[in-house]
Amino acid sequence: MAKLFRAVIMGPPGSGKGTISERIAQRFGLTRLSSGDFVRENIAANTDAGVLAKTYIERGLLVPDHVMTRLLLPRLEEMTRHSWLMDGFPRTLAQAKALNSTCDLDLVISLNIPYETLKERLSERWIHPASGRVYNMGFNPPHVQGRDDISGEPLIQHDDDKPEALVARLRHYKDVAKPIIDLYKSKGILHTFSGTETDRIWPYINSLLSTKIPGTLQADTQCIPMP
Ligand code: G5P
Ligand code: MG
Repeated sequence: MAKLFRAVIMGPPGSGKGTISERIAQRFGLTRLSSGDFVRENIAANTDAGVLAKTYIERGLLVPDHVMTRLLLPRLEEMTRHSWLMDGFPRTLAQAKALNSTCDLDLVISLNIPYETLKERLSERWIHPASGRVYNMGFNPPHVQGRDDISGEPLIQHDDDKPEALVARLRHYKDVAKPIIDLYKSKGILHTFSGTETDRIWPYINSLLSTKIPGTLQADTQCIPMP
């Protein structure tokens, strides 16, 4: 059986995790899992976890660890035969430890993007809620303003991209991420990419992954869309 590949992409809000992980999923055939999308799906479905999570997201706060692990770990346990890339989890050391007890990661990508760049990007971000496709009115605008390129459905802005929630999210990220970054550095699997433009960072990530992801996976595996 081909060797499986498990990776995590970390970075502050707006650092390009979603944009880059979509490119990785397409290029290398990994299944992309997004913790933010899981949370939003649960909010939309009005699950207990979703109702609770909404009260945190609206204030730009992290959803508590026990809620996140309850949402995500069962999903990962279903994925024992797939290679995947996780976007946005773990966000805390407790989550990193929970993940560690479920699987061995092969690689962690950490995005290091200046604060001013992040603020600018997020205020211009629009989303297609059903698919998670992300647009930016300057960087990658939709073909038709306000409409998703594929479905033609309306685009929306996230509640947590509102200015008050945004500042709180950015401020919080650094403190919480530091011990996770240290942990993955000590395991020798951390790769950090710095810059202000995704298109400039992408070739470095692409060439790193080309050397790390087994050739059979690149050739054979198809990207499985999120349910
Ligand atoms: P999310 O949904 O995971 P965040 O806060 O981590 O949200 P976010 O906002 O989704 O991160 P991103 O994925 O890193 O950002 O970035 P992106 O969406 O790809 O890019 C941002 C914008 O910039 C887009 O419009 C994109 O087109 C544009 N862009 C990209 N590159 C460039 C470029 O080079 N130039 C320009 N000009 N634009 C560019 O989580 C949401 C909430 O859920 C909860 C938290 O409350 C969180 O705040 N949550 C968790 N809570 C606890 N633990 C967890 N593990 C949690 N996961 C989620
Ligand atoms: Mg995202």
